[in-house]
Amino acid sequence: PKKIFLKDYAKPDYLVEHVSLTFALDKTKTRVTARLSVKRNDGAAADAPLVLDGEDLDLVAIAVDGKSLGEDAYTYEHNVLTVRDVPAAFTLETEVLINPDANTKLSGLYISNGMFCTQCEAEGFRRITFFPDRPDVLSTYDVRIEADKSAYPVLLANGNPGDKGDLENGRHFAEWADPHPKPAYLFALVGGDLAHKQDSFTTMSGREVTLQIFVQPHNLDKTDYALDALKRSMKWDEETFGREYDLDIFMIVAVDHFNFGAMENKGLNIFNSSCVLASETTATDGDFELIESIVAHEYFHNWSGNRVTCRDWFQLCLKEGFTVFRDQEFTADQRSRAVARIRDVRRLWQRQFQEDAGPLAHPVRPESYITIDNFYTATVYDKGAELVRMMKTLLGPEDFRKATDLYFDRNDGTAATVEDFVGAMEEASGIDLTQFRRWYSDAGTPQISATEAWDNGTYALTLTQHTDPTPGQDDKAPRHIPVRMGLIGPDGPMVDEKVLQLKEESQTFTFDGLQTKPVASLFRGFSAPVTVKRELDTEERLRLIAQDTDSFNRWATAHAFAMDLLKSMAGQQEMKNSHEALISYAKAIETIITDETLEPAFRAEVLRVPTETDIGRAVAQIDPDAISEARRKFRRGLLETLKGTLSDLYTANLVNDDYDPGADQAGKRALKNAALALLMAEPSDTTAELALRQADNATNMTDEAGAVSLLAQSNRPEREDALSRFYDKWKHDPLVVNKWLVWQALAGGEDALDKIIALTRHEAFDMGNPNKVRSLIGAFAMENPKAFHRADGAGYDLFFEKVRELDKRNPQVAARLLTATEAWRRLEPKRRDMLGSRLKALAQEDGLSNNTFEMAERLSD
Ligand code: HT7
Ligand code: ZN
Repeated sequence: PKKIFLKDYAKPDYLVEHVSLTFALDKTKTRVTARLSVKRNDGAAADAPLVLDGEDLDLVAIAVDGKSLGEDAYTYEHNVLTVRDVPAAFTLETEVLINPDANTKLSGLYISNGMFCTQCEAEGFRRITFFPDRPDVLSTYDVRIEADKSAYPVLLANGNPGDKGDLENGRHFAEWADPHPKPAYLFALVGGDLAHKQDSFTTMSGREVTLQIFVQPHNLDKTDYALDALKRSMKWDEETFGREYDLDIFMIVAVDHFNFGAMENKGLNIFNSSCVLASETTATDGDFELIESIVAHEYFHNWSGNRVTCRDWFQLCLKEGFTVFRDQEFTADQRSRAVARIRDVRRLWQRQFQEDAGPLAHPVRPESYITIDNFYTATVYDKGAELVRMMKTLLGPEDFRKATDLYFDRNDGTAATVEDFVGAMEEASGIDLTQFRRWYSDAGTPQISATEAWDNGTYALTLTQHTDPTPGQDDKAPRHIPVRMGLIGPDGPMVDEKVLQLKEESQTFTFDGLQTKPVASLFRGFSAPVTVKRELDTEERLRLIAQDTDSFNRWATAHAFAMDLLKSMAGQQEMKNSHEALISYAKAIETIITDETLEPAFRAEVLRVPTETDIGRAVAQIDPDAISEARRKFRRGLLETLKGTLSDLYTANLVNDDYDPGADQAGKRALKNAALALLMAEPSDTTAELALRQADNATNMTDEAGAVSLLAQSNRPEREDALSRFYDKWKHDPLVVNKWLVWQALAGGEDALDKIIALTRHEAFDMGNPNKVRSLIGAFAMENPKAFHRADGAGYDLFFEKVRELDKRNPQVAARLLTATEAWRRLEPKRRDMLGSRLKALAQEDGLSNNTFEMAERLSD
């Protein structure tokens, strides 16, 4: 397979100013007629051929300026159509046949539950028609869709609606026009028998926009929350970034088969149904929060991605990192800022730090790829967002807003680069970000060592930075790192918060005139995506947990304390007096979880015990059995000290009001369920009874799922019955059944893997649906280390069998599954050899997709 390099970027030889498309929808033979207004680009040679992408297209007709082309005028091979001897400006007409029914890759035009839908990012448009399928070719579009009226009464495309009417033979048509130039990856089309909920939004300049959410008719009662989240997102983007919506209509369509969460197609977002449908009885508070953030994310792309798009796919973080930052800020404003930050950072540690520390490490702006599908990663998305956040910290809120205004205004309607974005930050603020740019080009997580000295009223803090080599990058130069910090004395804060600028390999910062030696609260609010190594004794830790004025750092200090205890229990780290330390830790978190002045959601985060996978990420060598045992002991140790408090917390946080998915009620339920989770560390008859009662009496899915999932993780005799009753109750609802699959994928016990294998044959499982694959195979491989890394290699056998099977059907999803193996080099030797050799064998296999080949090769290299 061919590698593509950032350094080889060249402007396109031809641009397409306008596209007219006609679709005659048919399950197996959809006819796509395209008329492209093509113009030679400035600087292109007069004899440059027109080169278009096309994949799995059956070419029926081709004409230039109305003249049909003979076979000697063009070639179509290896997914490229080349037309020679074309004029400087002309109309190209093509007619192709495609087979949506056979499209199992879910890229291009495909069918989900009898409905036509599309997914064109990153390179799916070429599976619909011949086109320069690259993001720097921007065109206006008009689209006509024809289809059978009874089977597909709803016909949608991007932009504003035009004419519609009936045709012969029971068919009908609808026309759409999108006046905003867009790259082909933002094209979308939907045809199906759909119901919709409608609302409207009046923009800041007084224009009324129709809002519609389309779903299969039986899901119509699950659209209200997404519609409400959409209106709040539109308002927030006007208030926070000055961004107004720009079409007469904004539509969201839910589909059951989708490779990702959702897609920001202009005016016609397509969503994985798991990221849009919610009702109180079927969705948890976590689902509601996720839906809110994804609706916001896709909506925010209308400016950060659509109006200003990416020049090439190496610039993916330009739209994704910035848009994640925007959706994170939205969530922080809608809910609790501290809790939102904890959750975002937890996710960054879980996914991105892991990526940065292994064979898949790559810069936020990668330098090469075989298929860009493999670079929709935590590094591009989540670390990309952290880079925007750091620039905001360096600039301050006012200059940051000036910079985003400048960026949007200057690049509106164009395909931009990271350089345009950082350049706008510099121009609006006068701050030199030359060194900061290394964050975009250098992979790896900087490790900061903090040492301190105290001398007669002067506190000196020395920060040293180092980044380990990553694939293809051996030497790393120091980065520009914003360190938000404060000093905490025995009675509370001692100096005002400061942002230190760490730019050298090592720098010392001094603070004079202090009465007593402080403890530094470093990287407040996680001001930079780095790891910090420092020696803190138990007293200093307890001071930060109890008195830090930065809530994030109170949580982070407690979390680090828990991790050190877990590592020592797993035999991976020395810790003096670990028994006493565990009691100190339990007492420290008890103070927080019982402090009613603190938000319940924050207290719930403090009470949450790191998972086995979390612990695996933090140790030098992964022994899944030792980690599982350490976590079991840790939870039981906490339970011994906190039992009474947990029972009280459970009762005090019962919610009796009508269900509301907002932060207040959700926080209470989170705290109550976190208390129950710890009580279930060693479930007595009474605790199991409590969980059963919660499951049976629940009037919302948060409580029902909270209880059944805990029973599913236990070895209580009630387990099987609780699971089978849950299935019987919900088997008609695929999204709820996915939860049931996840809980069983995560379950422990000697026969855990056998049960997972049995589930792969269950009626609820379907290899053709990515949500099912992720729920069962993904959850098992990523979050059930004991079963996945079973000592006899049977977990690996199941995993690779499924990856191979899936690769034939849906390479994007197969390749993504492989990320579950990225820590294989840190496994204990026996498992490392077993997993490593399977990866190497896969990489050498003939007939793999480019997606899976690229991942297997990078992983095993
Ligand atoms: N921009 C969207 C990315 C996406 C995608 C990428 C590859 C394959 C399928 C896909 N579906 C959606 C989603 C987003 O970040 O908003
Ligand atoms: Zn996005």
